[in-house]
Amino acid sequence: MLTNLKEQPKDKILGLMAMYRDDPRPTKVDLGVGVYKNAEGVTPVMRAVKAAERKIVQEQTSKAYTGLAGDPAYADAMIDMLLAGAVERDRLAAAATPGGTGAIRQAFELIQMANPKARVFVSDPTWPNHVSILGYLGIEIVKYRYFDDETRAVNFGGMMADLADVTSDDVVLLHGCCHNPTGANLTLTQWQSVIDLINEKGCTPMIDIAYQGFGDGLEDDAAATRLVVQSVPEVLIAASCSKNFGIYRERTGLLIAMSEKAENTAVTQGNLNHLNRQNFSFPPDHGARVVTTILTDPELKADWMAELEETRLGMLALREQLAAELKRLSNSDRFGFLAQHRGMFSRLGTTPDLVEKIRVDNAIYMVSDSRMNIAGLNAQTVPVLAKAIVDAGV
Ligand code: PLP
Ligand code: TYF
Repeated sequence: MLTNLKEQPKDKILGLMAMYRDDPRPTKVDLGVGVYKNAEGVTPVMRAVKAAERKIVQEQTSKAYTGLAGDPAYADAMIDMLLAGAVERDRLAAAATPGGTGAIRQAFELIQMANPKARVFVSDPTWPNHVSILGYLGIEIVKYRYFDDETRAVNFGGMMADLADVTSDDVVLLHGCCHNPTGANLTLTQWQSVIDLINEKGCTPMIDIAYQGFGDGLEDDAAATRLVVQSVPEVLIAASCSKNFGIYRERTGLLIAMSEKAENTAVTQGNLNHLNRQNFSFPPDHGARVVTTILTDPELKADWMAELEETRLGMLALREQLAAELKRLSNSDRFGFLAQHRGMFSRLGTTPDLVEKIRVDNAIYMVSDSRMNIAGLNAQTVPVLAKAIVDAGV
């Protein structure tokens, strides 16, 4: 039986991780996989996470199963952090999932169950796993223009023109903040135009939010999501705690499904529970419990927010340093977009050939689509990268 299997396409981001590991050059710089690293190149366990884990170890009296949707206190805490009362709680069904990816997968399956005709519109480009999971489930994908290769900002005209093709059967997938892989984001005014179009067409928005707190701050990064839930009758949200709590391997995510009327919430919740049961029964609990512990303890929450803010400001400073260095070396403003982008990533907007040249010549690793993880830099490597970019003729 197993001999029938064919080789599967590799994840290019994870492939790059392996290539970096095997590069013997001591000066190598990893701008590949989206994992936060501090100036020492370490992905730290956040202070509040350590403290919460100590508390859990001391106080937890049982590891019996939670519910199919996970611990309700986790959903409450996350909904509060993300939506801050923007919508009535009784319109929201929610289920804990293994990571943001688990939430995305369950959301796509829910879409398929609710409407087998639904197509999912995704930004071009988007996180490759969106495309690969949709393809795996056999859901039709439609790409909408998103990134302008010239300005390295959002091609908003193109995006709106392409979204004009949605029907009431369709779903529009949007990145809540910190777009992966480009770093280019909509303004709130542009979000409002997208919302107006969604309401005019009667389609359903789905928001993937994996970087709340990495862009403009914990509240600002949620502003678009809050605006959507206030303005549109039904919304799906896939949230991840991997980045903002630094608990990547604990697999901590939440799927939220907002119904138009509270009377639909119980059936929606039942379907989320059903999907969890079909896929893995109960979701992982440790990461969710760490998040709940932090968000419900004022001291831990304050310390977590302070550390997250430090993280965010550190990445912002690197962006500004890189943009300034490139301005100096290239004698032009054409790299100013790097300081405008938000989140962990920026798409440099160059060819796979030049990305490879930069890797071969300088041991600097970025994804072949020229996505750079800004957190992979530090004050010493920024000038090295800037020189490599200019030397390569980007
Ligand atoms: N969505 C986007 C856009 C991401 O970049 C990530 C990255 O890690 C995720 C979702 C989900 O991450 P995880 O499954 O590790 O929580
Ligand atoms: O885009 C990234 O780098 C992160 C991490 O299959 C990641 O979202 C990369 C690949 C993958 C899962 C997560």
